[in-house]
Amino acid sequence: MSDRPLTLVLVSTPVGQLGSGRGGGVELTLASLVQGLVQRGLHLHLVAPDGSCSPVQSAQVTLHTVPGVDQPSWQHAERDSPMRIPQDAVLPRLWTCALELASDADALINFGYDWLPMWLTPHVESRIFHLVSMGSVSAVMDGAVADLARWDQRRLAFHTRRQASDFDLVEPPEVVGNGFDLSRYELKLGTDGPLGWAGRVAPEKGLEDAAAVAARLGETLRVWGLVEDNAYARRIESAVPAGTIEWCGFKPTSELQRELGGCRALLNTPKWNEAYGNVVVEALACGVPVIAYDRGGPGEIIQNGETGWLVPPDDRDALEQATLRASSIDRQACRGWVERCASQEGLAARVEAWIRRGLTPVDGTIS
Ligand code: HBI
Repeated sequence: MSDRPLTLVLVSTPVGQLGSGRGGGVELTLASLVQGLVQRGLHLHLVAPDGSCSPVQSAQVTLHTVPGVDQPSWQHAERDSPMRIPQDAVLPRLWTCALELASDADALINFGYDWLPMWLTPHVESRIFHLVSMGSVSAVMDGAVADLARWDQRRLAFHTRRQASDFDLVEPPEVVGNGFDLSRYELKLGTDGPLGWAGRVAPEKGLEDAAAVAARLGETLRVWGLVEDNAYARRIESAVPAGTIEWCGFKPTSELQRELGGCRALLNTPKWNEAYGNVVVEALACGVPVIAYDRGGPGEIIQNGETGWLVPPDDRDALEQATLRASSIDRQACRGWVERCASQEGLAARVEAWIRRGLTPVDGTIS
């Protein structure tokens, strides 16, 4: 089987249609991975909620959509919330469809952060693998990951080691990073632009710290992203001098990268264990150094002194001092790191190797 191109079933997140933006970082990951796997000659069935768009138009990719109500997001639930299945839920339908397609495939990859597909895995013949999209946000999900790791941890992969360290695993984790279509990002070398911040405007992203630092420096902070919490955004704005924050809204990649590339630095201030940090890599791809809290995925991605500066989490003084040193970072080095470590080709190669390893019988014989 080692030289025959694989056929895979990829099952998207149940929290929103593919292409709607409501799926968050998983949508970007799936789009890059589908493109990368197609270039490697794989055949893909993509299973997603009705209204989804395939990220790639190719004879190698077949999109299957199912109706149903979005799964409640674990990001907006309490840590000890029970697993909920809404009436007319899309999640079980996604998996009915995926398991029907499984007979035509070598393996399935789940991109949803949900209990059902993890619970299913040891109980079906089909080989289901999981690319875990978040750190620990739910006790129920922590348990599902721990149980699956004890059954066969080769079925699990994570974006970063720091994300994986949130979970109770039995061996070193499979870490695949992430990947982007770098032809969509233009390297810019200007070093006199404004400061930038990008991400969902919600408490776990810590915009207030970046705004405070921009205010101390008497600079404008350009902010890109969906304002998920209006009251939170208003509180941040009222805490700094008028005009400190320039709200740029949620922009599609082509516009985001053009505007982001004009920044002299991106501030990244996560308050939670961010699994990866897509916006960090998007900034680096445009040559923008990243000044970040040494927390979660961004703290693992940023090479201190080479592609940005890492400071102790929640230390606004250190963030301010590091921002003043942004110009000491070589913007070409930022782009170089992304080309070496976060291309869509690299992600697809790492994911295919993970699946092939997981399909090899544990006794080491070749199937
Ligand atoms: N919540 N229940 C659930 N399932 C998901 O797949 C999920 C989620 N919350 C957020 C989310 N996925 C995506 O935004 C990830 O990119 C983080």
